[in-house]
Amino acid sequence: VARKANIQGDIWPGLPKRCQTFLFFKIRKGDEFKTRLRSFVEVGGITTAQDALDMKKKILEAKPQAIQHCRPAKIQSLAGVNIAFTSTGLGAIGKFVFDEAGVKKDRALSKVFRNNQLRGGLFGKGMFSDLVGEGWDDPQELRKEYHPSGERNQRQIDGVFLVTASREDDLARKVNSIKEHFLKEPGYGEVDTYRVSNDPVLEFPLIRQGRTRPDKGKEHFGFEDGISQPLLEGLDDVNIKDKDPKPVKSGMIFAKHDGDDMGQPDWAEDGSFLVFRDLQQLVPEFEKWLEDNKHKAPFAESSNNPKEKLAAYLMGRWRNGTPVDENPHDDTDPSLFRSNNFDFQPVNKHDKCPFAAHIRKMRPRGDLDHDHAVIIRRGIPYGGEVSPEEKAVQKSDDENERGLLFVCYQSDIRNGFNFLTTRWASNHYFPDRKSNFIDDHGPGIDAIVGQKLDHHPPRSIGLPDGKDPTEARLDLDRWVIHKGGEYFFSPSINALKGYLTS
Ligand code: N7H
Repeated sequence: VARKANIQGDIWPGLPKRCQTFLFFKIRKGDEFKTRLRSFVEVGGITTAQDALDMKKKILEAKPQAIQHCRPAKIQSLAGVNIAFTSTGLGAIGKFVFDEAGVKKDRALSKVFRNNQLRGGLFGKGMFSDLVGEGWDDPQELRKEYHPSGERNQRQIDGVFLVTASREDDLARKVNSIKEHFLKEPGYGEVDTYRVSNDPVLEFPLIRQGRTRPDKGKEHFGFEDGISQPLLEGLDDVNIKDKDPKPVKSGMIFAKHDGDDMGQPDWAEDGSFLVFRDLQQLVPEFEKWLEDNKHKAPFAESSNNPKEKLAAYLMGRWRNGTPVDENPHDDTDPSLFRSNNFDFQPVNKHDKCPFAAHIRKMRPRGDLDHDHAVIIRRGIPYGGEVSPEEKAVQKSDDENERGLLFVCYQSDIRNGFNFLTTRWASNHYFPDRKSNFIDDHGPGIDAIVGQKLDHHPPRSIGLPDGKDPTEARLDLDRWVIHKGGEYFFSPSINALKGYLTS
């Protein structure tokens, strides 16, 4: 229980959300910000894991009643708030230094920082310097707020409030209450009559708005999402009947838990690194490509819906969630819709799920003898539905942009998000040692999130063509535009009340 009251709820078990606002902030006055943050946390402003468990229980209890009375709008709506900091944000409150050499000159400071500095080079650098610097992200494609700017070329985002709710009006109320608490002029404390300070402790350089689609549970490409998450030893009920995937040590997600060997300072315990990624999805283009290439779907001639089959082979699940590994031919068995009970056996073949399918790249299960890159995903779609005009011209309208506000948590960004995208998704040759079945370009790139460097082979995927051990190689387009993001740390409640605000 102590742990559940100390962990922020979005990390685990996840905040219930149909809509979400990401309030990205820049700290202007570190000391006053700390005072306001401490009072915010002390009155229970941050939603803990225990709060989130209670909220989920209430929603479940309220649902049958609401449905019985045909009042879905009355379904219990509970808003949640979490907070996370970038390394510049920790710097602004005096808890992170960038220039180690500079610090070493001051012996007292050096000792404090050596003990208390958060480890993790990528966190220190931030996403822009990491992913643009390494050539993965194209700076032309990023939203301007993720670029460093100003005279000193500084990163613009110091932290983020993640605000969630199941109803828009509750969300708006919660967002306003945060703005009020942090922006108000001292002395004007009344609800709704507060005056915004001319010289506020923080600013919001970017606000992003997410909401689940009308086709609830499905992301914009139409796939059921949020099915597979790692089960965490010590937190989740691991006595499940499904055989896969095996539970993992909670140290893969949480700092200083069993399985985390980053050597973080004591204050970081129960915290987790949050990666935020702003991903635009080109939905009409994806649909057009599937239509144009459906005859290349594996065993297309015997399929009554080759377009859907092709989509399923790229993802590793049919759009209704049915794992291709459990049914490579159709998606009609309701007992398989959200199944997670598969491990890609036999792992030297891919005549069911392609080696390079998104879910096989991102969680290789039986392909590896142990899990070493595991994340918990907490993203939400953004943007509207495809319009009739976009459907007609089969092209996305940038005025009506849509995509995924991707969030994931891990205890080490290099071994988590960064490893998954750069070493696995974007690497044509992963999973390796599958050479009997592949040509020179390996299993292929992840069709959904794989990124290509200049010297990489053209985007393609190997698919089984039914004539074992040969396969068909299929050229791919790109339907996800990487618009940037940031690296954060989501601290525990104790850290927020103590070390970080002292
Ligand atoms: Fe992916 N999608 O909605 O189409 N993802 N993902 N993802 N993803 C998964 O199993 C999607 C992205 C993972 O345990 C499903 O819950 C889209 C990034 C992991 O079997 C679907 C985008 C990263 C898994 C999608 C996107 C990951 C996973 C199947 C971008 C990591 C679990 C539903 C626009 C860096 C694998 C499910 C497992 C599953 C979609 C991005 C990782 C449908 C559209 C950037 C670990």
